[in-house]
Amino acid sequence: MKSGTVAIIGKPNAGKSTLINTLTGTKISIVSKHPATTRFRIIGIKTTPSYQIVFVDTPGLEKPRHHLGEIMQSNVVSAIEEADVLLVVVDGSFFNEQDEEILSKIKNMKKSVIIAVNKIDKINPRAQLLPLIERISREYGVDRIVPCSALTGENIQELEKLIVENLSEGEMIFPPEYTDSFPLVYKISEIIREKVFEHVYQEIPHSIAVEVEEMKPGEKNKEVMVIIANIIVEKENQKKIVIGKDGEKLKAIGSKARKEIEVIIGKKVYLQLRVKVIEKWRDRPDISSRFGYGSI
Ligand SMILES: Nc1nc2c(ncn2[C@@H]2O[C@H](COP(=O)(O)OP(=O)(O)OP(=O)(O)O)[C@@H](O)[C@H]2O)c(=O)[nH]1
Ligand SMILES: [Mg+2]
Repeated sequence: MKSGTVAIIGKPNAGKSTLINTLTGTKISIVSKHPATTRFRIIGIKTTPSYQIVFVDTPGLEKPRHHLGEIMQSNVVSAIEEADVLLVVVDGSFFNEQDEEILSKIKNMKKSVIIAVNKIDKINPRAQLLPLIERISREYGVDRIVPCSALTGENIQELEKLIVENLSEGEMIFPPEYTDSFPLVYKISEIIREKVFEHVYQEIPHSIAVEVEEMKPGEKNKEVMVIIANIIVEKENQKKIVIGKDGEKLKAIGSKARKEIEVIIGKKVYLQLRVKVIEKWRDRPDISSRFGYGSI
């Protein structure tokens, strides 16, 4: 059979996480309309009788602005080094110098490179697509270019086929029943973070982290999972924003997150959210590692 790892890289907001979810058919990685959402290296596995692809979603490539940013970027670098195939996602509807910078960086790498020109559903008229593909092919010497839409699924099968063609013969890397390798508590934290992003992004862009403090079966009803999680912000006023008037925002975040968590753990969930202030946590290695962001 064929097997290998595929690192999904690209500028922030290009649609990498949406793509890993569509390629694997599972919600592996959280998505938002705002850039710099993904912080971890996130693994999604697709196994069929004839191949196994281990996809690695990565944070958007950009200049780090704080300690957390440095960790995020080092996660991308190690994902690139470890990958058999690089899947570079560019935003076809908003191709710019950020995409070009990334393409120049990978130009001379001795790895199979596939370029996904994403968001083609947003390209209007479609005739603009061909010159873009020709230009990328000419300037960066890559002929494996697939226009696609991670959102609508258009051309995703073709993309997968091309990925498989570029894998080598080998053993399975993970047991066939695995779909990801992300510890459950981080998945839960990520779901909560996604819901916080949806509700308060305008006011608090990136100073949010989530940590699950406790997860245990209910004392009275063992069928219910009790989860206590902390939403970390950097300032007192941000705490007020997350909580909202009469706790409305926090309630909405909690109820949306709870529904998704119930789906992934297959149990009723009692979710208790708290909001805590830790000043400048993104610059503190001890704190970021507590949230699972690792160290460099
Ligand atoms: N129209 C359209 N929107 C897309 C497509 N793919 C992703 N998006 C949207 O683009 C936004 C960013 O998507 P993400 O998947 O979070 O992007 P990302 O590259 O993982 O972003 P970072 O993790 O911040 O680097 C979201 O609003 C997605 O719904 C696509 O094919 N078409
Ligand atoms: Mg992402």
